[in-house]
Amino acid sequence: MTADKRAPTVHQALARSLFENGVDTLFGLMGDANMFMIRSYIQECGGRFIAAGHEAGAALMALGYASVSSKPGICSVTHGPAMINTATALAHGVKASLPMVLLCGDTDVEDREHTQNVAQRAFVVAAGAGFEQLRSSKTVARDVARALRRAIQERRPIALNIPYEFDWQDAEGYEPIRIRTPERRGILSEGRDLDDAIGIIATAKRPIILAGRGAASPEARAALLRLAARIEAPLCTTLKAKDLFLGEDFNLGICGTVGTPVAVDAIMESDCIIAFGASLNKFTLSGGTFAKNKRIVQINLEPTEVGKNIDVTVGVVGDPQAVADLIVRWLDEAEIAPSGYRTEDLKHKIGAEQVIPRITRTARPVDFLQALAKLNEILPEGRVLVTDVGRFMLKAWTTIHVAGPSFFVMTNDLGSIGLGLSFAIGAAYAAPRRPIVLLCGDGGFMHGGLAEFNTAVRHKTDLIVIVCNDGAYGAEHNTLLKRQLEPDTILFDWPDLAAVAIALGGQGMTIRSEQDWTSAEAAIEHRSKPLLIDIKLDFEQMPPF
Ligand SMILES: Cc1ncc(C[n+]2csc(CCOP(=O)(O)OP(=O)(O)O)c2C)c(N)n1
Repeated sequence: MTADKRAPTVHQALARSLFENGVDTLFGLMGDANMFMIRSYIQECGGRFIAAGHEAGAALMALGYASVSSKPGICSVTHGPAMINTATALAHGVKASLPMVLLCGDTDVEDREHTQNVAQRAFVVAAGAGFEQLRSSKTVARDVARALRRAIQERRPIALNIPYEFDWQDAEGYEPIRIRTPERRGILSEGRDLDDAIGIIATAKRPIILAGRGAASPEARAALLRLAARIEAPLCTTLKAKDLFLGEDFNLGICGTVGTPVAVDAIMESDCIIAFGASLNKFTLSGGTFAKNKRIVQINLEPTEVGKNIDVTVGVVGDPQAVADLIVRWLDEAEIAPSGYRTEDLKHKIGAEQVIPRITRTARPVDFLQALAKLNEILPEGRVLVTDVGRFMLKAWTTIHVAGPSFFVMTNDLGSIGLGLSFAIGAAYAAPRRPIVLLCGDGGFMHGGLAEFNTAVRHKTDLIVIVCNDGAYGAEHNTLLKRQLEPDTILFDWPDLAAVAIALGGQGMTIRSEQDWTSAEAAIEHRSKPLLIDIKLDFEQMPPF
């Protein structure tokens, strides 16, 4: 038998199974229980491997990839502590409904006393992720296919556990299995629910259309604009669907706690919210306040989303585009008059609010809101914006814009700081040729950014990191203020972050006054490596959390 005709080893078959299923990027960190598979993926399959500095970063990169791509993110780590290091990413992926496959090596079952031997299944299950086991050397293709299919269909991380002893065994009878998952086609449920929804919309005097990420496709967007124009409803979005209607008439922006004053007023005054592809959680509905004294029509392709977070007046299971178009047709047939909620007065108020704060030549420290407005102006067009967690993010969401929701990644689902930089690297491989902008706090950068900034350097990621540096855990500062306590325990004397970025192999600069913006603009334009811009802010002047 020639070498070519021999069955591949299990580690080769694992690599091939990924490649055969269109996995173009593998994030990970090598150890004895996964390194041969990764070598095969790179050397024999020609796959792209992004070597993270820490397993937490590797798994978060896979989630960042999944956030921007239509495909699951794939990550590989070795056993024991390496696997445990992915716990935050697994829990985050579950909360954020992000498809990911974590290929984790596991200790040789015979080696009970191995230092790295831990109960891996228990960790995976505790994080809320799904668990699959590589069952034998004969089941590689089927087990990989099952993990991929589950990740896509269940929209959560699935760990495929691969005991070390299989690695060099022959994968007898290996035949690749290419998974094919069913398309999520538009379903239109005509019936009583739709009749009731149309009845409510036809009689609404001040309707508002709210779009979530489940209605962010170009087709759904166009249909929602048609419906909004037909019934004369202003438009707004959830945070995750940020900027879906950017530039459109009567766009109120984000609906929720972070909404602008005009948006909040218009939502409070409305008598009917028509929500497409949104789960209507407490953040969108401002703790439920926005839902009071009005009728709510919720349209969603996922039956489990309807009524999940709030009792709605009527729920319709269906494709947002198809339902919106059908509503327009029926309103036309019944010759229902538009609501009249789109007044000149409202248009004027929205327009006045969108005026970007003027950059004034103030002395130090930099004014935070003006800094955000300036960033919106000078950050590269076509950017993907990733935000970390902290006090800085709220105003950033409404001030820095993107070309649509698929270019915006927020990392709040688990409420963890420090996930942003790894998410940003992952997003870069799902959105090639687009510059990635990470907005983070100083606390978040030191928490999770430091380890992976160099990964972006090594892999030549087009990344701009903006650190909103108030030298403090700003969110905690607010908590202390509420109790009138001194902020000394949450103040930090961090190192010079621009110098740190340069030491890590990237570029760095600091903004200490308005005069520094000119150099920042030039640094952004001429960047040749990952660039960190450290904006020095006064922690006492930051907007509240
Ligand atoms: C993993 C984790 N640890 C701690 C916290 C608590 N926490 C919430 S916000 C925050 C401060 C973040 O500071 P920074 O990144 O500088 O942003 P700022 O709030 O100052 O704008 C901390 C420590 C958290 N959310 N997640």
